[in-house]
Order: sequence, then structure tokens, then C-alpha cells
Amino acid sequence: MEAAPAGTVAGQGITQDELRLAARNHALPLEALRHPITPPGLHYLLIHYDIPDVDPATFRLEIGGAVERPVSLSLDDLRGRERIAEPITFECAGNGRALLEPRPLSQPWLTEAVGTAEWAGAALQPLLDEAGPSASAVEVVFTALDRGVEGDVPQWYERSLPIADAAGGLLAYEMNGGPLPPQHGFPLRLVVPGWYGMTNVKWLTRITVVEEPFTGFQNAVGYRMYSPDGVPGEPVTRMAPRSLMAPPGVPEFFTRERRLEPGPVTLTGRAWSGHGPIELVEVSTDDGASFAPAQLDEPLGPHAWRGWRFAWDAPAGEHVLSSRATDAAGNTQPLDVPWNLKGYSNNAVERIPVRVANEADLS
Ligand SMILES: Nc1nc2c(c(=O)[nH]1)N[C@H]1C(S)=C(S)[C@@H](COP(=O)(O)O)O[C@H]1N2
Ligand SMILES: [Mo]
Repeated sequence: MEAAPAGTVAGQGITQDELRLAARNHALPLEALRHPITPPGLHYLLIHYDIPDVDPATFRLEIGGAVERPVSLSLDDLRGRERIAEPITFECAGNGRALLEPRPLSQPWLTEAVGTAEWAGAALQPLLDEAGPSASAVEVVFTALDRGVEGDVPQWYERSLPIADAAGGLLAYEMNGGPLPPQHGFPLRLVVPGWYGMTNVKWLTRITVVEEPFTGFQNAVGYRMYSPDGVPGEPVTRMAPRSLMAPPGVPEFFTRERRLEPGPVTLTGRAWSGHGPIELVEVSTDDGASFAPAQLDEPLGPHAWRGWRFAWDAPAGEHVLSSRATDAAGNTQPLDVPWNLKGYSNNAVERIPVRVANEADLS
């Protein structure tokens, strides 16, 4: 057998380093897929370093770099701008990582690193326009207040966006109608609809317009599609389509295998994509051998997941349930994805084992 590439591990057992990350950063409990807006505390969480303690009274957002007029704003200045509010779905780029074999060593997500909040704040573009980017500006760098070391490089968490993609950005100071919780970026974060979660820089304090592509760690080294020999390839950008089912019935405590009674049941779930609206969700009750279309709910908004439902007459026996999303650009979830070294963008179709039996009252 060939050795697993550096930074990966073969086999099932997770390491204590992975467990430590998993204990800090939590996923969406899948039953919370029943809510269109994820209730407070149930939204997934991913924090590379420590949660910084930010004093809102002295906090400032600075906009500078290759601009005509640098701008400095307090939180009250930002709240004085037009308030834009929108339900927006986030998903971590590493969602699905722990299902790859060998497993890339990092936060060991299964399928549920996702959530939808109503984010509110000031639109980014008018503030950039006020600063006046130079004619040769290519990207905008977003710098945060959390600091750590990654790949031996000390750094503030920071990421750049091509200047054209910054146009859709929101500078959010509210989540679900209240101030941002500390773990979600208090007092200010960037939100870029459609992009994977790493783009939504929390504890944002500085915006720098640059005339050369940014070469910081999170763009050049992190968040790239790597080959097994460790060569960074394409950057990770928008969310690939994915659908998840709210698991039916009740769980067995330790394995979380689902148990339900035979008979009619309505399967429900939510689907999203960063490449356009969801146009089709299909459900399989035979481990992906065949799929049938689900009924789609009314859209929640252009940048939020779409609910769906599917009537199933559950026969006694063991089954594997799946749902599969297709977006308006024609992208469909695959049953298997090509492996990559950092475990990004694994949108392979979910597999939910269920045992349907009359053995106990499960209704
Ligand atoms: N400053 C800062 N911003 C950050 C991160 C971070 O560690 N530091 N993590 C990113 C990643 S990888 C993800 S997936 C999202 C998670 O956002 P949430 O915890 O609010 O769901 O925040 C992004 N923004
Ligand atoms: Mo992430």
C-alpha cells in the first residue's frame, strides 16, 4: 500500500489535533435544516486562531491603499449608512473534508458546515467609491483583528477579492437582527454572497486596495486546490451546489443511524449553490441508484438556500437516503468527487443510512 501524502491520514480514527479543532468549531445540527433562518447558536462556526476581544467604542474601519481619499469609519458612521439586510447562506470550503480518503488533516467536517443568517450592514461598493480606487486597482484586501501562525507564517487573518467581486460585498454589523456575536465577527465582518465561507472575513478592521495580486497566505497557500504532491492549483472561490436532508425519524445515540416506522413520511431539506439559483433537487431512497424530483419551496432570497420536500412511503428494511442539487448554471452534485490534498469543495451527494422497522414506537 502507498503511504498517504504528507498532511493526510488514512483510516477512520481522528487525531487529537483534529478533535481539538472540532470541539471549538461546530457544525449545523442537521435537524436545524428545518428552519429557513438558522437559529442563533446553531449556525456553523469556523475560527482559524482565537476570537479577538474588540472594543466597539474605539473600533475603526480603515479604507486605504491605492485610493484617492483614504476613509476611516466608526461603527456609528457605518450604522449611519443605508442598512441592507438579506438572508445569506454560508458554507465552509472544507465541508465534506473528513469523508475523503485519505483524510486531509484539518477541521474534520462531515457534510454540515453550513448555515443561513439574516446579515445586515452597509454595502461595500459605495464606501469603495468614496475612497476612489486607482485606475490600476486589481484586488481589495480585507484584514482582520485575529492573529495566529499557519504554515509557519505569523499573520493577521486576511484575504483578497478581485475588485469586480468586491461589488457584491456587505459590511455586516448585525446577524439575525442583533449585533454580531463575538464568534461570528463582532463588531464588523465582510459578507460576500455565493463565495465559500473563508471569504467572509470576521473582525474586519482594514480594507486595502492593491494594484498587484495579493500574495498573502490565505490566498496564495491556503484555499487552493492542491494535487497530492503539494502543488497549489486553482483558487477556491464560489460554493459548488449541495443539498442536505433533515434526517427523518430519530437517531440511535452513538452511531446517529436513523430509525423510523414504516409508512408515509415527508422528507425535507435545503439546497444552495454559489453559481446561481437552485433549479432542481432530486431524492434517492436506494443509495443513489435512482433519483426522483423533489418539490421546491418558494425561494428565500437570491443568496440563500432553497427548501424542498419529497413524499416517501417508507418500506420496512435498511435504506440509504440522498438528495442532489442542480443549479441554474447546470452544475449537479456528483456521487464521487476527485480527491484534493486540503479537502476543499467536496460536494459529493450525501448518504443517510436509515432503518425502517415496526420494532418500537418511534412516532
Ligand atoms: N478573521 C477571520 N475571519 C474568518 C475566519 C477566521 O478564522 N478569521 N474563518 C473563515 C472561515 S474559514 C469560514 S468558513 C467563515 C465561518 O464563518 P462563521 O463562523 O461565522 O460561520 O469565516 C471566515 N472568516
Ligand atoms: Mo471555512
